[in-house]
Order: sequence, then C-alpha cells, then structure tokens
Amino acid sequence: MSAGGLAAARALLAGVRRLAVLTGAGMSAESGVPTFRDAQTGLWSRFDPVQLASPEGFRDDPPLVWRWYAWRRELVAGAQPNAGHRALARAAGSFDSLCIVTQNVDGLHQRAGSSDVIEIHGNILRSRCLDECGVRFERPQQLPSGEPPRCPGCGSWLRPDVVWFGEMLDPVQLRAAGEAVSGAQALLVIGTSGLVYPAAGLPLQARRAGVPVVVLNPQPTEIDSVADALVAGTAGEVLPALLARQADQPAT
Ligand code: BV8
Ligand code: ZN
Repeated sequence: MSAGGLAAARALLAGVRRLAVLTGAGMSAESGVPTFRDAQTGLWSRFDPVQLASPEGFRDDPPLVWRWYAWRRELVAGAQPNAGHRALARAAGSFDSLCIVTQNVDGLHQRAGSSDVIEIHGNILRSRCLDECGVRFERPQQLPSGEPPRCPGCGSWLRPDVVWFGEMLDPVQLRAAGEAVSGAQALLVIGTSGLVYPAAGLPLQARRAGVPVVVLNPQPTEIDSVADALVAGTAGEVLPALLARQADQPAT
C-alpha cells in the first residue's frame, strides 16, 4: 500500500457525498475468483477466454462453453465476499449515494450487502434463452452430458446471462452507468486493467465531466493516465482503510 497514494486518495474522498465505483475482476481476486486473464488455469489453460466468452465460441461448441461457465459458476458459488466488498457495502451508509458499476459477473457486491449495483456485463449465475424468447433462469440445472439445457419456452439452448465479446451492453444499464459516473463527486476505480470497452471508457467520461478519479490496483493500468490519485494495493487490504473515514461520518 503506497501511503502517499492512500493519503491523497483519502483527502480527495473526504468531502464526497456522491461516490461512483467501477470494479473489475481484481475486486474479487481475494475472494478466490480468478481474474479474467488468469481464469485460465488447469484444463482451461489452453483456451482463450475472449474466444470462449463470445457468441462464436458458444456457437462453435455449446457444451464446451457451457462447461466453462459451469466451472466458473462453481468457483463463484463457493466464493465469499472479501474485506473490500464488505468495506464498500459498509461505506454506503455514509454517502448520499454510492453506486457500484461492476464488470464482474459474480454477484459478490450484492452478497456483501451493496444494493446500488449495475452489473454491466451481466451475472454468471443467471441463464437466458439463446434466442431471446424472454425465458430467464436464476439457476440452470446441469445436465449429465454437460450440454446446455434447452429453453422450456422455445426449445433453443440456454446461455449464460452475461455480455459476450462482440455483444452490445444493455443500453439502459450503460446509460445508467454513465450517469452515475458523470453525476458523482468522485469515481473510485478498483481492480480493473482498463482494457475492455465500453467499461474502460467510463473513467475518461468521469474526467471529462470534471469528476476526480482514484485508481486502486496493485499494478499499473490503462486508466492510470486519467487518475487524480493512484493507490498501489489490493481491494481487500486498502478499501477498509480508505473508506473507514467515510464510514465514521454519518450521512447528512
Ligand atoms: C462491445 C462477461 C460493441 C463475460 C466480459 C473486436 C471485435 C468485437 C469487439 C471488439 C473488438 N475489439 C475491441 C472490441 C470491443 C471489446 C473489447 O473491449 N475487447 C478487448 C479485449 C479489446 N468489447 C466488447 O466486445 C464489448 N461489446 O464493444 O459491443 C461492439 C460490438 C461488435 C463489434 C465491436 C463493438 C463487450 C465486452 C464485455 C465482454 N464480457 N465479461 C464473462 O465474464 O464470461 S469482459 C470480462 O473481461 C470482464 O467482465 C472484464 O470486463 C474483463 C476483464 O477485465 P478486468 O475486469 O479488468 O480483469 P483483468 O483480468 O483484465 O484485470 C484484473 C485487474 O485486477 C488487473 O489490473 C490486476 O492488477 C488487478 N488486481 C489483481 N488482484 C487484485 C487487483 N486489484 C485489486 N485487488 C486485488 N487483489
Ligand atoms: Zn426460448
């Protein structure tokens, strides 16, 4: 944890009443959920996640992609929110608004108690009809064959309710994310490499709206160039210290 960064970040957040937060896979790393780039361990190491997380990847081999998601769902279901998720949930009570825009599909912010969460890339625990007939499933059943289950509404495949590479994000959610970021008094960016668009464009949107940006990451990122404060450290280690001050000041 770089003290200078933490002190500068804490000073920048001190008077903030409307905070927006953008989180990426690093937010869940300390919960044991591998980041998107290192998700490829063991038998999945020979596959490219960007290829698997795409309509073409699913169309080419629905059982393979469905099994990859089933493996990740197991990881997520067994994971617990970490001290960083809990610090964000706790801090919400000391802001007039604390909106979390997450690229993560693991639902850990909500499980930690955060309620104002925009899942701009969907949620891996939900499934929906491949042909968009409107059927959605909270928890799909697993078939012994590993094949994706069939949609009870139209007989097509079910697919994970996430945004794949090459797919548009939900315009309503993307607009809400942009408004949350531009309307905040500060944007805290946690655990994202800033490589995937349009999510990675949100910090620049904040900057252009005059919203100060704090980046928390143990490594340099693509977003550092638009940051007003950089904190080198992990979500679980830094967030309780960074946000504790805010939690001491009750909302007005
Ligand atoms: C779109 C859900 C319009 C699925 C995800 C060519 C063809 C088609 C599209 C494109 C193209 N070229 C570019 C694009 C656009 C593309 C894109 O940006 N590609 C990238 C690879 C260049 N974007 C899209 O396709 C988007 N749609 O643009 O539609 C369109 C349509 C057609 C054609 C053109 C445009 C849709 C993108 C959404 C993809 N879905 N997830 C699933 O999960 O299975 S993205 C997925 O990867 C994650 O959700 C996340 O967003 C991303 C991974 O990024 P990060 O979260 O940052 O994670 P990463 O591993 O990279 O970094 C982790 C960070 O954490 C690191 O910095 C590390 O240092 C840090 N860290 C580690 N430990 C900790 C930590 N930090 C804190 N604490 C710790 N303990
Ligand atoms: Zn259907």
